[in-house]
Amino acid sequence: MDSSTPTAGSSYRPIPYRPRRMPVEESLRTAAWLSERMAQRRTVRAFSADPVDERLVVDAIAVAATAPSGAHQQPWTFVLVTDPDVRARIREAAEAEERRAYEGRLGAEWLAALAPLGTDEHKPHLTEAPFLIVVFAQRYYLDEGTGNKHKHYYVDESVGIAVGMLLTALHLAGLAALTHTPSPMRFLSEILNRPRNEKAFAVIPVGYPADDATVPDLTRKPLDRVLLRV
Ligand code: IYR
Repeated sequence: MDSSTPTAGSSYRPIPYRPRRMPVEESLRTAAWLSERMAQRRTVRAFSADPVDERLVVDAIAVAATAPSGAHQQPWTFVLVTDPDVRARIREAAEAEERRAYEGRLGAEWLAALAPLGTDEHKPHLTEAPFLIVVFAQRYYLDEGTGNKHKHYYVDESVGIAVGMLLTALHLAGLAALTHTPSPMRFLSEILNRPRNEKAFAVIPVGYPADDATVPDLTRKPLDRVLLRV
């Protein structure tokens, strides 16, 4: 092979990784604390108009951006939307899509699955929560100057992990969030003027819960139903 041809491993330059080894008691304490805090997380649909310190949201996005990703390509863009006019346009377009969904596109089985959640086509949280984070998945890399493209790998998995970390970080900061996935979501690319390599992945309103917020009375599967040992 020509010595100038890139080969697998040719740019591999590892550096040492020596995190402190945690005493197991400390790990267990941390795990118990985290597990209790995370069990309190609920998806919230009614938000307070109380302001949220933007640093909390930016810090949570910084946590999400530490997620592992396919080939470390970090194929995500987080758009933090506060402009009331932009949010009004997002709400109008989302509600138009949701109306079509609830009036037919979802179908009876899907509607039955959603019934315990009490969702419908009204999405007031899109304008009422102090922040909207619109997460975009970069389907491929695009250099907007040259038009050069290259493939991204495991995009949905990578962005899904990042969103999970985002929701965790928001919750640990005392904030509530909703993972909203209007379908189709193309209107988000148009309104937010995103390039053609990006596809909307989720819209996440963030804020404090409204004083009179309610959540569906749901329980989580016990661990012995989700954890198998072989
Ligand atoms: N996107 C719709 C419907 C919906 C779908 C699922 I799956 C949910 O868990 C909740 C809602 C909506 O946002 O109402």
